[in-house]
Amino acid sequence: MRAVRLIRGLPGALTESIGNGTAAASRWPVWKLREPLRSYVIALPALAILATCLTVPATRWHAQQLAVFTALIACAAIAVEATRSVHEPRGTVFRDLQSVWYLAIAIALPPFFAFAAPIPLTAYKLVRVPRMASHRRVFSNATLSLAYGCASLAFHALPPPIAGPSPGAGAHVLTWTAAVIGCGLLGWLINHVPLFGAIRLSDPHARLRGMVASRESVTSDVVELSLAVSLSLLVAIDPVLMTLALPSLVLHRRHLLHTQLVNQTRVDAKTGLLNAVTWQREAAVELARAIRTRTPLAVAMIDLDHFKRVNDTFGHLAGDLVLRELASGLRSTLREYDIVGRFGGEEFTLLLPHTDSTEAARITDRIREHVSQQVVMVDDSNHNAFPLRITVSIGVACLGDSRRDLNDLIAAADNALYQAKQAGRNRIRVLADANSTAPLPKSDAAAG
Ligand code: GH3
Ligand code: MG
Ligand code: MG
Repeated sequence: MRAVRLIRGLPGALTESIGNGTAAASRWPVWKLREPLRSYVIALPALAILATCLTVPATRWHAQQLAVFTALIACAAIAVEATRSVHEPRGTVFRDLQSVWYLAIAIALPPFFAFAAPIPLTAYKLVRVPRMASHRRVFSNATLSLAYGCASLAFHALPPPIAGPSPGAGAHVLTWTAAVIGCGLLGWLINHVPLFGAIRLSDPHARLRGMVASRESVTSDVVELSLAVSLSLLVAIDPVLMTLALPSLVLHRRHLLHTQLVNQTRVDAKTGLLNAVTWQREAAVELARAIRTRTPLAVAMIDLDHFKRVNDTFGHLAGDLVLRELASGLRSTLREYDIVGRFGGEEFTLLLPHTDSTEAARITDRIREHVSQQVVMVDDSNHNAFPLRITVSIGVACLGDSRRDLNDLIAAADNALYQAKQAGRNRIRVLADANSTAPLPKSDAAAG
C-alpha cells in the first residue's frame, strides 16, 4: 500500500521538482542581462560544447592520456583549493592561473581534452567557490575551452620536426618550446577577445587598454605564460614532474590574489572609482606638482540631482545602478590623467590637472550634458523597464593665490556646487578664485 502510494506520488513529485527546477532556472541572473549581451553570454558556452563534441570522433583513447588529464585537473583543483579562503576580487580581470594547466593539457594531450578541461574545473569551482555569478564563471570557462582547444589544434597540426609529442634534444627543444609559446599566445588571444567583447557589451565605456596594457597586467601575463610553458615542458618530459610545479603555482596564485586585494582597497566597490581616501591622497600629490610647476588645476564636486527620489521611487538597487552608470559615464568623458573618485553617497570629486577655469567650465559642462542625455533602464514597481533620465549639478574651484590647499579647494568646489543647486540644478558653477566668479559658459546659462 505504501509502495503504491509512493509510486502514485512519484509523477507529482517529479513534476514538482521539474517545476521547482524551471522556476529556479527562470531566476538565473543571466536572464536579467540586456540583449545582445544575454545571447552572447549563452552562445559562447554553446559554441564551446559544440567544439568539444566535434573533437570526440578524432580522439583515440588511451588509459595513460586519461591518467595525465585527471592528474593535471587534480593539480589545478588543488591550486584552487589552496587559495579558496581568499576572496576573489571583484571588478578586475581576475587571474586564477588556470591557463597554466590548460596549456599543459593542450600540448600533452589531444585537442578534445583541452576543449573539455574547463568542464570538470568549472563544476568544481561552482561547488567549492560559489562567489562569482554562475553565468560569468561558465562564460569565462567557455572562452578558456575555445582558447586552449584551438591552441591544442594548432600545436598538433605542426609538423613533428618542429613540435611533436616530445621536446627531444638539441635544436628541437628550442623549436618545440617556441611552438608552445606561440600556442600559449594564441590561447591568450582567443581567451581575451570574447572576454573583452562581453565587457564592452556590458559597459561600452570600459577602458580595456588599462586591463591589458598596464605594466601590472603585462607582467602578470608574461609570468603566467612562462609558468605555462615550463609546466608543458615538464609534463612532456615526464608527467610525474607536474608535481614539482604545483607549490610554486600555489604560491604565485596567493601572491596575485594578495596584490589584487591590495589594489582593491583603493577603489570604491560600488562604482569602481577611487574611494575618498585614495582620491585625496592622489589629488594631494597632483596639487603639489601643479603648485611646484605653476600649472593650472581645477577641482570639481558633482552631485546627483534629486537622487533621493530615484531611491524612493525605484528602490536602492536602481539607485546603485544609476551610480554605476554615472561612474562609467565619468570615466568615458574624462581624460586619462584626470583623477575621479567617489566622495561619498551620490557625490563625486574630480581633479583636473593642467586645467584653467575656462577649460574646467568646458569639461564639466560636457559632463553635465552627457549625463543629462544618458538613459538608465531601471525596473519600475511592475517590473517593467523604465527609461530614467538623471541630471547632475557641478561646482568647480580653481587653484589660485588664495586657494592652494586641497581642503580649501574642496570646500570652494562644494560652495560652488551649492550655488549651482540653488540656481536650479542641472548646471555648473565655476569659482575662478576666492573672490571672483568666472563667467558662466553659454551652455550653463541655457541649462536647467
Ligand atoms: P539634491 O538635488 O539636493 O542633491 O537632492 P538629493 O535627493 O540628491 O539629495 P539628498 O542629500 O536629499 O539625498 C541623497 C540620497 O543619496 C540619499 C541617500 O539615500 C542616497 N544615497 C547615498 N548613497 C547611496 C548609495 O550608495 N546607493 C543608493 N542607492 N543611494 C544612496
Ligand atoms: Mg548630496
Ligand atoms: Mg544629490
